[in-house]
Parts: sequence; C-alpha cells; structure tokens
Amino acid sequence: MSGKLYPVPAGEWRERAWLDAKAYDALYKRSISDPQGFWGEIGRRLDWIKPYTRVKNTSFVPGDVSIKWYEDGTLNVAANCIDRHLATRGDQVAIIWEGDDPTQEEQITYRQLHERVCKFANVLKAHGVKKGDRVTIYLPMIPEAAYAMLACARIGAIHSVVFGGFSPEALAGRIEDAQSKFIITADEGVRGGKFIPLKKNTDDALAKAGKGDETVLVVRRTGRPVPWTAGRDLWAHEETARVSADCPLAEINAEDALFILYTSGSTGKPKGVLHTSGGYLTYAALTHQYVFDYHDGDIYWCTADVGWVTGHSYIVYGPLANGATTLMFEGVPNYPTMSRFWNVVDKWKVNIFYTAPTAIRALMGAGDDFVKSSDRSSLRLLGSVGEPINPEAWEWYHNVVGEGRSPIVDTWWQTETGGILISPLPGATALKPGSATLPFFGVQPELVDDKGTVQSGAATGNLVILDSWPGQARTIYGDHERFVQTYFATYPGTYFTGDGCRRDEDGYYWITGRVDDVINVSGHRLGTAEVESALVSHPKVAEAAVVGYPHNLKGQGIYCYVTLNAGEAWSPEMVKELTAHVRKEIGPIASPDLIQFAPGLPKTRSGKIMRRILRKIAEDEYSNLGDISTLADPAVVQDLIDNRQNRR
Ligand code: 6R9
Repeated sequence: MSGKLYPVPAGEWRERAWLDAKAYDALYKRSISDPQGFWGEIGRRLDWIKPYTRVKNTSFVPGDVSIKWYEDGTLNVAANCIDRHLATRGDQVAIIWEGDDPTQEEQITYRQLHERVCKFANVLKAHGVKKGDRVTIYLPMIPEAAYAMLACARIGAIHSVVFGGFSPEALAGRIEDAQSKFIITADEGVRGGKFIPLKKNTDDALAKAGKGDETVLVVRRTGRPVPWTAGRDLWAHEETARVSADCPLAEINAEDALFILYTSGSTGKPKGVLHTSGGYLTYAALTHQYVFDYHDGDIYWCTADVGWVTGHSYIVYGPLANGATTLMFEGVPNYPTMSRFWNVVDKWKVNIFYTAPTAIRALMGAGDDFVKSSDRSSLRLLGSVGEPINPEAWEWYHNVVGEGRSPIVDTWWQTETGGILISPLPGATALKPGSATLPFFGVQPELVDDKGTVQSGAATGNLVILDSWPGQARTIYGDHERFVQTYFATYPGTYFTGDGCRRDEDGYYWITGRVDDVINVSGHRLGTAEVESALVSHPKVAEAAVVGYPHNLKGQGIYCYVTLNAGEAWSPEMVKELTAHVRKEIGPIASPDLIQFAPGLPKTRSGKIMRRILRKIAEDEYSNLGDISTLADPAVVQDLIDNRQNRR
C-alpha cells in the first residue's frame, strides 16, 4: 500500500470548495450526535408538498428491522429534479447527450426535460400505469432512459432499470420478480459501433416470462427493422405525439418506493433492492454536492450506465436534484479510439469526471499518448467507484489524466446504500492513493471480526455500519425476510456490507474487497452462485464451482471449475460452448475468464464445497492450502492443482 499523502490543493481550489477539514469535522460530529437535527435541516433542501415533522425512525434490531426517514412528509421526486428549477434555470442544459458516434449529440434544457418527462408520464398513464406499478426499463444510454425514470417518479410508478448488457434470460427473471406489466425498451442499442438487439431481447424475455398482458413501449434509436407484436408493442415517438405535455404531479409519501434495482448477492437469484423517495433523494443530492464539490455552472460527467446504481444516483437523481448539467454518454472508452473519454472532456469542457478503476486500468495500459493528445484543462475533480483502485492506477489517474491538479474522490458505496458512504471531501480530506478515506455525514463505519467483536483503532475486519442514513435501501422487493437475513443477521444490530476493510492509524478506511461469495468483475457485482447455476443449466454439466481471482484489468476474473456428466468428454470446444452458454444465461459481463475441467470438487464429508481451496488454486497460491484433512476425497485437490489454469 502506498503511504503517500496528498494534501488538499491550496489557493483558489481550496477557497472555492464547499467544506474544509474543520467544517467537515464539525458537521460530521453533529450528524452523529444529533441525527434528527442534522437531517431535519438537510431534508429541507428538497421541496416538500407536505413538510415532514418526523425525521429518523430506524431500527437495526433483529426482529424489528425497519428504516423510515421523513415518514410523514410528501413530495414528488421528479418535481424536485425538474419543475422547481424551471423558474431559475429553465434554459440551462440539464442533460448533455454524447452519442456512441462522436458526431451525434443533443443538449436538453430543463424546460425541454420537463416537457418530455411529462409526455412520457402521460403515455404511461394512458396505458394504465398507476402509482405503485412496476415499470421495467431496458434501454441504452439515451436521454429517454432518464425521461422514463423521471416519468415513473412523476406518477409514483416504481421503475426497475435493467442494464442493456443483460441477456433475455436475465431480463425475464427481473420482469417476473417485479411482476411488471409495462416494459420500456429501444429497437436497438449502439455501443462501440455495434448494435445490441434490445427489442428482440425483450421479445425473447417476454416469451419466457410474460403472461401475455404486457405493454412494450419502444424508443426508436437506430431505426432498423425489428420484430413487432401488434396490440402489445407501441412506438414511443407515436405515443408521445398523441399526449399532452401537461402532467400533474402525484403526491408521494417520502417512504413510497421510487425504484427497484436488481443486484447480485452471495446466494440465490439477484435481489430487487428497493429504494424509497424522500430520504434517497436527500442523500443523493447532498452527496453529489459535497463529494464532487459541485457548484452551479459545473459540467459534470459520470461514465456509469443508468443500469447500475451509480447511474441512478449520480447521473440522474443527485445531479438533477441539484440543478446540474449532467453528461450522459452512450459509448465506450475505446471507441473510436482510446482517447474518447478525453475528447469528450475537451468537447464539453467537463469539470468533474467520475469513472471506474477498470476503465482507468484499461486506458493506462493503452499508454499516455492517448491522454496527452487532449487538453483536459477544464478538469477540476476526478472520481472513482465500483471496486478498490490500486495505488498504481490512482497515481496514473492523478498525474497523467489530472496532471496533478485535481483531487481524486475514491467513493465507496453499494446498490444498497443508495449513495456514497465513505469518500474524501475534496476541500477537506488529504488523500491516500487506494483509500476511500473517511465516512460521509451520518455514516458510522465499524470493523468486526468473524465473531462480531468490534476492532478498535488501526485494525482489519468486516465492514459494518452502526446506524441508518437516509439513502439506505428499505427492503428487498417482495422478500423483507431476505433483506433482514442478508444484511442484519450476520452481526446483529448492524448493517453488514459484505466488504472487508482495514482502518489505518489516521482512521482512514481501505476497502479490501468482498468477504462473501460475490465477485467484482470490472466493477460489476456477480454472485458466484449465479454463474454456477448458469453453468449447471447446461445439459452436459453435472456440477460447477465458481470463484474470483485477481485479474490485471478487471480487478477480479471469473474462474470456473466444471464437472461434466458421466460419459461426456472434455475438449477445448467445451470451454467455448460453456462460455457462450453463460453469456446467454446472464450476459457478456458474466463471461468466464478461465474454465477448468474438474473430475471432482473438494468437498467436506457433509458435501459442502470447500471454496477456500478453490480460491487458492485459482490464485495460483496452492502451496499453503491449510487443513484439507476434512475433505471427503483429498486426492481431487492434486488433480486440480496439476491442471490449474492461472499459472504465473
Ligand atoms: C456503487 C457500486 C458494491 C460493491 C461494494 C464493494 C465494491 C464499490 C468501491 C468498492 C472499493 C470503492 N466497491 N466502490 N470497493 N472501493 N470505492 O459499485 O455499487 O454495484 O452494488 O457494488 O462494490 O465491494 O460492496 P454495487
């Protein structure tokens, strides 16, 4: 770990920042000692229809897990993101859209956003969507994705955005679980010059999951021909032309659901993490302002996809609640060239740039020339999210991309946390490459050992959070018991993050990665169980075990051990076949990196797969496997070692 310390930049930079170290300390202390008072004041940054009188009503106590913020207040999230800005910034650009093709772009003002969202909302209403109904959004990175989300918010429908890279099977599971009858998609998506058949995928998903009473609203993106089911499918441009641009706001309780977002856990199917309205928006807006030191007039760009929580909180809700100009990028970092990010920064004079370590590492590997050919003088702040950033990539981001001028905010958070929990505040926090540094307001991190004993001072352990913050997920859609079991049962009385962590002598937090059976591939969460169940759904596979291993670009790679059915022979073609199968079942992000044929898996006598051993072999660290005497058949281990795929 790098021991380097980067102080807050001096001069103009520091003067402009919202908060310095003293202000952070004072506000942090107050947020912990008086959460009711602190969040009571912060919540007023939103426009409420009926102001709240109650602020925090939360319990992590086993048997009584309940999280409510601003529970007697009512508001409308879309009005907070759009309508209330119209008087002062109606003609300001709300969304800059940069197409995959560098010649395609669009700028949407707050006034235009208002009109388009209202029309979208009226289309939903015209087709029977009501408050509380679930709407599945399966769109590429086009402005309609934001219109669709905000249209749901305007009428109180609950959106479930599914990343456009997910397969029809994965989409079907999410439509089914959310019981959603209204799906918004596009004819096709475009990424890196390639077309993605979103409409066809939707048809395939509905053939699997549909009950026949769904409506599919289709945005025309490429205009190329797509399959069409009359009576079910509607063109968005035809529907929006038919409706009025006047759509009254629905009055929504602070604790009514805003969205569901599916994410992988250590067991079972992806879970529908549910976020509500008042607390979520308060937290997304506050963190967006302070963590990114956002000021009026800044051009802000988060490169995430709206299919992930980062896109929800930091492309759409946080920035728009703050009246920001948010850039939405349809493409990929390496198209048409490895300079694309920096060309976009120069074209739009981006001030704040937020991306993921996997992208930084890939661009670093391509060489400095792709960066240095651009100007980047508009950049003032850089951000990182999704996985731990290795100090080498951090230094490159800081020195080459940022030319040493721009602080880096390494923001640790999760789908379940709704917003950033641990991060530097750029005017307040000295930086250490690789550390997410210090907790945001209201966040009380703690480290516990496997027995739950609190580790004080400099220590390592499992990261838990002691008390609630307004952006926290409220439940898992349709399965509150699973919510309680997953997050509040391991270390009772606390929220368990699933991450391991180290705290140094300065109280800085260093996230070390997942301690459960979740792997983080290029910043995308995948449950090993999900990949295993995709593998065993192949007719020739008897059994499979999947673990993560260190990967230079992706952070973690997917390593699969596969046992075939009796009579099936292993061949190089099998590897291709199984790879294609997993891509079809889940999507390209779940493509196995390495697949090893396993005549048997190491199991205890009670039949439990010993993943610890499989992880070690996958890491090529098999010399110290620990105690294997409890294995039913220790001989299988030697075969796995002999045929390991990740030799150094
Ligand atoms: C926002 C997001 C959450 C998991 C999380 C952790 C990892 C995210 C990180 C980080 C180290 C950071 N993670 N940010 N690890 N440093 N700055 O990524 O949400 O997709 O739910 O993933 O990602 O392991 O538990 P999500």
